[in-house]
Amino acid sequence: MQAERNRSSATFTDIARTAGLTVPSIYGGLERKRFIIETNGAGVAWVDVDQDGWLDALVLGGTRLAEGARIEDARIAAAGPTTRLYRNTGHGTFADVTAQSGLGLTVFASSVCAGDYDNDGAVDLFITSFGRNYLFHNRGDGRFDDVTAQAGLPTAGPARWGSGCSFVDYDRDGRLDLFVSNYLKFDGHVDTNLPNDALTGLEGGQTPHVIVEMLANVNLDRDLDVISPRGRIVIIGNRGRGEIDARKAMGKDATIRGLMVFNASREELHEAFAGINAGLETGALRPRIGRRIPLADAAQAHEAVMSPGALGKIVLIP
Ligand SMILES: [Ca+2]
Ligand SMILES: [Ca+2]
Ligand SMILES: [Ca+2]
Repeated sequence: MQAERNRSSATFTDIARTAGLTVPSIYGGLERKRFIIETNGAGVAWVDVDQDGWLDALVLGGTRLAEGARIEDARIAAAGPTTRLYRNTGHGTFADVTAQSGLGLTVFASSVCAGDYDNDGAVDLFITSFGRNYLFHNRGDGRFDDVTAQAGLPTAGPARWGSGCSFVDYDRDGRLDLFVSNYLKFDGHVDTNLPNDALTGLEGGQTPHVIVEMLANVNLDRDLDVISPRGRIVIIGNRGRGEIDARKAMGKDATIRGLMVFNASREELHEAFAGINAGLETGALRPRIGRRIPLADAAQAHEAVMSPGALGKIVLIP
């Protein structure tokens, strides 16, 4: 009973604001994550970096990409480092000492491990992130120097995405060794040589010559990956701003053309319908049909075409 009472009496109060821990953590967009590197989040560490007997807080962060682009949001870049070091004042409050600490990174950080790798009495830090990892040597007073390269650790090379890490003296020689795991090999770019199985499979392994795109702001970049050289992407639907990689379009000699049916004259509409009917009759047009949904359930079709991973190919049956 005593133990139960103790358990039920344990409560926590969020005192971050009064403690001075007020800088928001940044890791991708607020409402949604558009790229995989924005999705993981990062860790924190309680460690007494200045050896005053009070635990200090290292809070790792990421960054945010600009809407419709793969560059850092300018407002985030202007707001200072997203990795923050807070010094414990010993009075229940913390002071942001990022600027003088040398730990002011703005990267997609993953995790941190702490250990005195050089046995000088001051705890050092190893931080993993997307692209490269960092070994920071503690001068002894909570100021750090990036010694990654001097320590013989890689700062460039094949795309790496550091995730977990640990200082451990695995051979018991009195010197800490370092174990680092990687999340996945990822260079942040779409490999345009990779076929999109979902689309190429429709054409017997051939890439499509025409893509009728209903959600250009989401799919246009992928369309440019899979369209045949000199193909045509006809945009008939778009919900917001998107990004066009001009180099991809150039590489495919692609024609990108936006249409709005309301702009067509009656004669043009008749001509279009006649052309479609003729193409269907002769077999020149061979529609690839996925789901058939009754016209009365058009709302369901709308949901299906907008859902993540949707490939379209939905037809409404009268
Ligand atoms: Ca301290
Ligand atoms: Ca040390
Ligand atoms: Ca060792």
